[in-house]
Amino acid sequence: MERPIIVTGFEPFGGEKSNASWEAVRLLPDEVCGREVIKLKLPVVFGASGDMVAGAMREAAPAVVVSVGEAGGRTCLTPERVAVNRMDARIPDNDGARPQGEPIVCGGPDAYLATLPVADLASASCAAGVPAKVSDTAGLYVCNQVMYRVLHEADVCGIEARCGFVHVPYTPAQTVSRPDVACLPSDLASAGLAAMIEAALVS
Ligand code: PCA
Repeated sequence: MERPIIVTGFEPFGGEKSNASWEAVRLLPDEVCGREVIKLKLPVVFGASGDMVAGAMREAAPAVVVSVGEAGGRTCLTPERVAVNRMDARIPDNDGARPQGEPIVCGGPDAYLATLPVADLASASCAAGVPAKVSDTAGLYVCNQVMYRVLHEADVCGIEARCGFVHVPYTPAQTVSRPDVACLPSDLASAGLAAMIEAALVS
């Protein structure tokens, strides 16, 4: 059996009715390049979200882990280059927690670079007709925390997976009442993610 692929998205947060990341992840096929795609919907909660994906990694020993989150205002798919060991929340998470500059893992490295080939991912998405570019910051909210926890888990548990994070723009449904904000339909976001997963397996 080929090792599976774990892809995560998030539940809604910040007063939104949906989360563009889960809308895109749920449209992904259940198999890519002959490998099972395990899809997880994570809570927008510091700690619990990281615990959930770390637990799934220990169980499934995946070849690739791609976590996906919504970044309202971004104009295209953005593979993230780096996760930093800090949490700093502008708004409370869905459990009401609002960390102000604490580390994600006490004593952990200051940062991890994605082990996914981020430039290849962006190119693969563009080649599939879905605009994408590498981002140099995943912020300091729950998404950065999930990316950090995934890379830390792979590091400390010796899981030889290519891991990283992709932010996606709002969906059109989320921008109807603010038409000047960028959006990307979920089927296109999903096609771009599928192209990125294939690139992560071959490049
Ligand atoms: N985006 C948030 C957390 C959940 C999500 O979809 C972020 O960028 O941190």
